[in-house]
Amino acid sequence: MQIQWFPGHMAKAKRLISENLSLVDMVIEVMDARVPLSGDNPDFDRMLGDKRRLMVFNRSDMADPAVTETWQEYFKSKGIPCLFINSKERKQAMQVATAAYNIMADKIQAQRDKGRRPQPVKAMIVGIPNVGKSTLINSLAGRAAASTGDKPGVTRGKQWIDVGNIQLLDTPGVLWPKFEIPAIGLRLAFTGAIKEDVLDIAELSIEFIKFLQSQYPNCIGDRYGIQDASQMAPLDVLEAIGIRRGCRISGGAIDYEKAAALILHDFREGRMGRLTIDRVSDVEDFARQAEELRLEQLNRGKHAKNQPD
Ligand SMILES: Nc1nc2c(ncn2[C@@H]2O[C@H](COP(=O)(O)OP(=O)(O)OP(=O)(O)O)[C@@H](O)[C@H]2O)c(=O)[nH]1
Ligand SMILES: [Mg+2]
Repeated sequence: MQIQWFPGHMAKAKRLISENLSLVDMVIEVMDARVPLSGDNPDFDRMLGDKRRLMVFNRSDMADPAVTETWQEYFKSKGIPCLFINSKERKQAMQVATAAYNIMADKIQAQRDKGRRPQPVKAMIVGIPNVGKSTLINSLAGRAAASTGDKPGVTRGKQWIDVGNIQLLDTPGVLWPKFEIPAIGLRLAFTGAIKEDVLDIAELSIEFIKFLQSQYPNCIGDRYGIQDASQMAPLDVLEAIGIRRGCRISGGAIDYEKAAALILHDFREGRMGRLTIDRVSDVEDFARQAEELRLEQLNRGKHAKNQPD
């Protein structure tokens, strides 16, 4: 299943981020703790240049704590400053404000040294769609200042929100034009970062069932009371969920789309327990796949050049 996704409004959102970069002191990149690798937008590295950056892995209340620990160690070993939080909890969100302040501490001190009152830290919040950027801002502000929702594409334009000694710029979620590695598109789609209207829900749920069978083999059985679900063909699992949950079309046949939507919705609502999709071992795996794809493209290019006109 190939997912391609880059509507015009995302190009506009990217422009908005680039155009406002000079107005901010730093960038807070919000990511989903369940996909620390697949959710890493490669365009941000290019767009954000050497702007100071803090990575915030949000929804950590939904992620598998044991896997989160391995990711925390990974980022620590790379010297990348990051936080894993549930941004719905104000106390946890406040850690972001403290970390942002620490990242800017030298500049704040420099202002004090010159006898000036420090200016509020200006931070732009960026991230892929639906990761909780606006929720984090609201928690920090202590009020519903920015619109939020359980679907991608809620924030449409930029919005400044004052949260005491930090000014935050909310921005719309952005993806990148092409998921070179198909698994990345799938994993983002599992989490709800991609609009459903470009997805084949039944096909996506089959891929999700395959993921559960390999990484969390007891999960389907526990949630839906289906015995031996990890040994069954994925389509049979989907059918069994449909039967269990009464997903039927008129005439009584199984409504596969409804069953598919149900399992994905259950995951996105955290009803299957705490699950993480990306593993640290995927870093090398994805790098290898990307390298193979690059070589393949290179060879294809050479081959095309050698063809007679
Ligand atoms: N469980 C949990 N849910 C969260 C967390 N952060 C955000 N959410 C939920 O995730 C959904 C998306 O949140 P938003 O803040 O609208 O996400 P966004 O990144 O601003 O999305 P766009 O503006 O569409 O790009 C909402 O239903 C939030 O309640 C979190 O840390 N934990
Ligand atoms: Mg938003």
